[in-house]
Amino acid sequence: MAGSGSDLKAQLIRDILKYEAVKFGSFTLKSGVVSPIYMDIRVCVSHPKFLTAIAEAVEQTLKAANLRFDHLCGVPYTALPIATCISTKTHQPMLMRRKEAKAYGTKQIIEGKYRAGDKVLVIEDIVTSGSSILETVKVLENAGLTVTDAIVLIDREQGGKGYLEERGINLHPVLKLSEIIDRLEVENLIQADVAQRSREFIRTVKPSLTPAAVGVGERASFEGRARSAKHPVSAKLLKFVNKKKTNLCVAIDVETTAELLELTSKVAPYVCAVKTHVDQLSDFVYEKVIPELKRLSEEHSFLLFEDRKFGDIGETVRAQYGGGVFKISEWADIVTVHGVPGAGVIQGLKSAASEKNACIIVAEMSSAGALTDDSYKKACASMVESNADFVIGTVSQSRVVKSPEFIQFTPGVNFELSGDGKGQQYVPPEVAISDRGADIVIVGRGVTRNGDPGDRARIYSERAWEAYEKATGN
Ligand code: S5P
Repeated sequence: MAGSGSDLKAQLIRDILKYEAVKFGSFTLKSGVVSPIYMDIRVCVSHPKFLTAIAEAVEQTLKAANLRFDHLCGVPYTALPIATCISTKTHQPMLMRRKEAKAYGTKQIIEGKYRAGDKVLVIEDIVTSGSSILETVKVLENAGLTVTDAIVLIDREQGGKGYLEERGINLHPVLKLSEIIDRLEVENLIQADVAQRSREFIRTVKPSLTPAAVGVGERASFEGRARSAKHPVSAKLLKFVNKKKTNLCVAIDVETTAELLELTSKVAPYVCAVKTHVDQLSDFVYEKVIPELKRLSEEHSFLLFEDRKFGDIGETVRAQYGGGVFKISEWADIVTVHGVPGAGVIQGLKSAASEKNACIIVAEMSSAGALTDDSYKKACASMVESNADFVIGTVSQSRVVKSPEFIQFTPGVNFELSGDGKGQQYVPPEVAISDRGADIVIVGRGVTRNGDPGDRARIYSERAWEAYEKATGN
């Protein structure tokens, strides 16, 4: 397209006014709020030149952001023609989300060809709270697709960008509403007082997310996440989670092999993983512990999670992981590692691992006075993201890594106690899941030292499952 980026923007802003995609006055919105500004991009379908200009501006923003994706998807309905124009021009394939799949019975909720794990770039006309984008993201993620970026023609700057970012979606606006107002005022196309009232409105009115959009992105369904899982160990874990409808991992912290195996067989039907500290066993003999643990895990579909919390230089952890009496990499699907030593610890573990092994970074601890502050968590998050071929998530008390590709395990869960007198701090499973972003809750003594462990595991798994379902909006 001819003209510089800023000329193009200036012309687009004039067109927006000319075609009445923005109007100034006094408008009562659906919510009852009276707004000095009203926007409606749908008018573009009656003005092909205007639609073309919009599509070109969106395409330019897309190119400038250097985004990589497999499909474009316009949020229905206004962004559909915009996405279509870009798709036909750039030959990038499109997906279409239906809003009314149920009424059509057998029809797909997403039209178009795709594979689980494909990356989708969402296109939207206007963002206020970001709810419409999030509702579309939810449908896409439930189908196993991944969304990390969205392009919007106009960001109304009323909080949507922040809501989207909190949920792992980067928003790229072509225009900000304040830019439109400023430009129209400079060009004397609107009066100063109109501009001022509009600015004041944007600044003070911040709509919240719709109920359908709350929790989206933070919490895609386990089915969708299983379909898009990239690492074989997360795929296996999420398969078990869905099959058994449990997001409970029981920590069996005991000192004898007999207790470990007995408790494991009791909780087995209710867990997606059993977490061990095999170095606590006073009578550990590999042949007496590991084959039986493996047999139980295969029979009852759960992962073996050795909570070794490696924390040394790469070469040392390599030897600790693959060797010694425990030979952890031979049998543990998952191990924990501290981020303290830096990236080398991951490299060391990787060198003793196969594709059947994965690790989880302990990014934040449940214990009182833990030194895992924000900058530490951030550093751990980037270690997770840059080692996705081996690291499948975090042990943490908050959503340290936003992308639903990574799994958050949260210990310090107990619905009867608030602590153990030795620094451990507890919250009930509902709080771990809804407030702290847990995917899988880790419960130790709440299950193993309290009445019938099998029944306790059932109760914890039901409560954790229900809380997760609620968080996804199901
Ligand atoms: O921050 C943490 C990290 C872990 S892995 N806090 C924890 O408590 N854990 C582990 O979770 C801990 O090692 C123990 O095995 C389990 C919690 O056990 P509980 O009996 O306090 O529920």
